[in-house]
Amino acid sequence: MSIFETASNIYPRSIEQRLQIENLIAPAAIATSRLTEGKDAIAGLTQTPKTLPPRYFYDDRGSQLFEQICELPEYYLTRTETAILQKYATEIARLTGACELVELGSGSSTKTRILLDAYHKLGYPLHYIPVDVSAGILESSARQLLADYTTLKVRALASTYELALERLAPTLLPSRTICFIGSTLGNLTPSESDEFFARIFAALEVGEYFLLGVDLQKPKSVLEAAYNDRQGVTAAFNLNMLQHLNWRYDSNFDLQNFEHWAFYNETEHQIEMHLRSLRSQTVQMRSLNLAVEFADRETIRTEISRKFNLKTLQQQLQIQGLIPIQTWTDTKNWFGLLLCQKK
Ligand code: AVJ
Repeated sequence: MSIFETASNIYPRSIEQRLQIENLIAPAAIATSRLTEGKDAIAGLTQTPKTLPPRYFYDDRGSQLFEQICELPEYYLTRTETAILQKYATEIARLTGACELVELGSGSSTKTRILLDAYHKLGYPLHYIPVDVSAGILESSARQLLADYTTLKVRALASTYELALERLAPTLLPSRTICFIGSTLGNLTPSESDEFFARIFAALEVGEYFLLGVDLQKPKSVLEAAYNDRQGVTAAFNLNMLQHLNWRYDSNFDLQNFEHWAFYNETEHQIEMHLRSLRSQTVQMRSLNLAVEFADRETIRTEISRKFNLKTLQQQLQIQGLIPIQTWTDTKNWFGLLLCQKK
């Protein structure tokens, strides 16, 4: 019997009774992931220009640095989205009705609390399925949530988004909402996001919901400041990717030999973060059997962070069968939150 089926009546249930954790990355999947592990890094570092996937930002230290970024005065994203959620969470809960909340890239689940509060106030049962690749942050945030919300039930999935979307069990509540907030969509290229929307569509039943938070186009100066903060936290976050690779792939990147570089590409409407080599050098990635050569000033692109136009995005979602039924923004139109419904 799954935790969602146990009838709870007289006694409040313990955290253990309300928590289920599944690791879809390890250990069962380890044999297959070993073979493919690092393939994406090899592919990115052997092409011109060099790239690395943003998922390598998020080791434990990287996740901590990202939490610090969210508090920076220049990084308006988290603050703005939080304000929108605070203002409209009740309306969102009313529109979806009682539903299971699935969150892709749940991290610390801080913003999710706003939604949980709204559903709780309307008397709806709380079923939450956080999905994150970082098993550590996933379990600690789930436990904290369960301690704070005594009726909440959590099924946490340590998983990639793709795998988790394929493994969702039928919901026991009248509906389901898949949340993808925090503008993580910005990390995907336009074709990758189309593919992603198709996976969301496939994971939903007709009438179910998709809640999407995205950063919007705005003056270059505001955007560039957000990715070049004065305290240098974003630079440390970017450089930490090399530290992570050193550990994961027995490599010898010398962090002194690279610098953070971020700018707004106005043609593509995206922030690009790069690491620039400060000299010509060769880096050994021993467990990948790879020697990477850098020319002086050559860069690795570590992230794109796309900035969206609401009209265009609404059209794209519509085409993918995810019909935007309500869109909210802040007074400056800096950030957008869209509630879509599968038709
Ligand atoms: C987590 C992808 C939304 O693009 O703003 C923050 C990551 N990179 N500072 C973003 C990030 C540099 C962030 N997302």
